[in-house]
Amino acid sequence: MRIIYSEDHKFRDARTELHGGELVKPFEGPFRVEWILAALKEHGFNDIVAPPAHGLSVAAKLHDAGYLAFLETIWERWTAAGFTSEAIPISLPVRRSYHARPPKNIDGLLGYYANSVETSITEGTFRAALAANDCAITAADHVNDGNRFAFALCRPPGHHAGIDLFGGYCFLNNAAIAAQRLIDQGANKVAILDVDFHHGNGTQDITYERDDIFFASIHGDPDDAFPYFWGHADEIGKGRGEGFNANFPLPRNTPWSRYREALKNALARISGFGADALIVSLGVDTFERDPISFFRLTTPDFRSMGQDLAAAGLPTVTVMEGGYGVPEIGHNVANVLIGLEEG
Ligand code: OKP
Ligand code: ZN
Repeated sequence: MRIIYSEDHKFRDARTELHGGELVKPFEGPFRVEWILAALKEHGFNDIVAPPAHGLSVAAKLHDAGYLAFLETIWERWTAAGFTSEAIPISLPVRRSYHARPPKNIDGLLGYYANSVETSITEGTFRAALAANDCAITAADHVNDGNRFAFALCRPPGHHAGIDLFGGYCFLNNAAIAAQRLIDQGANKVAILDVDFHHGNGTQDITYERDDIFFASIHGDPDDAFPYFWGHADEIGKGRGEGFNANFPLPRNTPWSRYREALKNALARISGFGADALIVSLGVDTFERDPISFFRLTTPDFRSMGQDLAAAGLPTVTVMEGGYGVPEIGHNVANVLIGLEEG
């Protein structure tokens, strides 16, 4: 399968993440993609291409215009305000902030567009997010050209990025962008299946009132896992999107056997939807040794996951999301792709 990868991911290299009351080295860094690429090459994935620049025209159909302008200009404005370290939001609209609107003050603006505050914005962040957007679009185009599979090795990830919200290491929603691209090129119905350990709250936000994109997410129960305030089973969509959103929250220490039941249920829902194509938001932070997650999948389980995903029988664009801490993330990603090609 073709891998779409941009070296520009390296421009997203924050020094700090707010974690446990301290600014620590981020869990989400360039080394992740280096591990994944090394494993992919080891497993014989040699069709690795860089994407052309696509710009923001697809993203503009999903994200708010003010939000995109914010992402594009925040670093310039932050440094113009005299700050020399990384941009971190401190004040967010919360319950009963009915009057909230984008303020002109830089601290206010950062908080307005944030859904969480662990994610520092740095000089090269937008450039890298744009390259991930290019990977997602190029992967969608590859499938639209008649290929069964493509893998967008996106970094930074995207599934926590909402209509007008960044956070959870995400800025532009690469999976939703891939889905929109397929629709723009003629697909009537696209399903996004999010198998990252964390609920894809950004993707849910973007697709919640749509009936042409079915969103399903299997994740750590929000009662116990980031992003905490989205991802419950009773979030089923709204308006014409009602019935087109399905959440599968699972408890601590979930092993592959139990995960697989949820996966089968999610795939059955997608089959009932009648999708023309499938986007997989692939996080391998469901791995047993992931440092920030609590499921118990093993490296061989990811191959089974790929086989189960392929059994849906759909053209499939896989988009990289999370997976942290250990070099095994590379083998876990490779195993999903191997399983897809087998299944
Ligand atoms: C991004 B993706 C660790 C706590 C978790 C944010 C997690 C973002 C996950 N400091 N904070 O879904 O893998
Ligand atoms: Zn995750």
